[in-house]
Amino acid sequence: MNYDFVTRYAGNPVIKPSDLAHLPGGCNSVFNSAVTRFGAGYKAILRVEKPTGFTSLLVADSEDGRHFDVHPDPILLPENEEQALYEEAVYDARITQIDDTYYVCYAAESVYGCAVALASTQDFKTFTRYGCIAEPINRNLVLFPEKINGKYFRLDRPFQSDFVHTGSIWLMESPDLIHWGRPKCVMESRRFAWDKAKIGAGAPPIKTDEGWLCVYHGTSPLCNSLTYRLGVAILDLEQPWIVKHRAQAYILGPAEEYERIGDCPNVCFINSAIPYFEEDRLDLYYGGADTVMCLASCKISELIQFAKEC
Ligand code: BMA
Repeated sequence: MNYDFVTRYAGNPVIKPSDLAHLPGGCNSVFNSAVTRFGAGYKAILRVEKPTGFTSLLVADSEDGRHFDVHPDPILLPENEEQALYEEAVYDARITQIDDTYYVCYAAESVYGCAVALASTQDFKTFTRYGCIAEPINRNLVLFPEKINGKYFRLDRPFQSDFVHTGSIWLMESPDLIHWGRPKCVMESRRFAWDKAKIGAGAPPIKTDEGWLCVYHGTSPLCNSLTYRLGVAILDLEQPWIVKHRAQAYILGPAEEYERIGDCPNVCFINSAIPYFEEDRLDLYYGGADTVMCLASCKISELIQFAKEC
């Protein structure tokens, strides 16, 4: 079995802080960014942190998914009292296209802790906001790209205060994307494994003949921090709470300097995976060391084989 089938983009990091130094207030870090196809090109929602520590989400355009033009004005800032209370700081977006609408899932921090919130857009200029769709503590919300048996589905990661040793991926269903229920635990961390501490959904699931292809992040505690790596699992198409396959080994972990060294060392954290089925290719967009935005690619067929055989 080939354990080395994911190839980093030669131009990594795709975006680094110095590329955005011209933004008002400068740029400390740009990472954990979501990318989606849009028209003939791409849109991205970047997590940009200023030297003040202010976290913002910025939209970027790209023609090729490798070079991005960043719009300077943050999106999803609080616009009313409720948002000011529950969505004080927003970050770690994931984008799922359902029909002609792009749904943006994101972490929303407040005095109560971190929750997950939802917004939608068709043009990445104006957003309809639905507010938080889980109470704290919750992160890593992703939507499935289509209804399954008439219901919307999502993955998320609720967790308790003993954060190092808990944190599993859960699933819920909804008739309307607002009201959610029937929670089920889909995947837990594994003892003595690379994902032995908390795990979280990464890229929105991708439909394949074998099932829903999910690239997620898993963590291992070091003496004083967590290492974040990427893993792969395949969920049943009809009953997505059933894990059909889950690779034992990770598919990508910190190795390059830009993944090892940064504001949070040893972090590969994924928010998007874009499939090109005709070319048998999957592009993985991930944050490096909470500082830069990176890209890696693999063959979809090899990723599926790895999930099944590793
Ligand atoms: C997680 C999230 C991510 C971050 C990661 C590593 O809990 O906060 O945004 O990339 O930790 O610091």
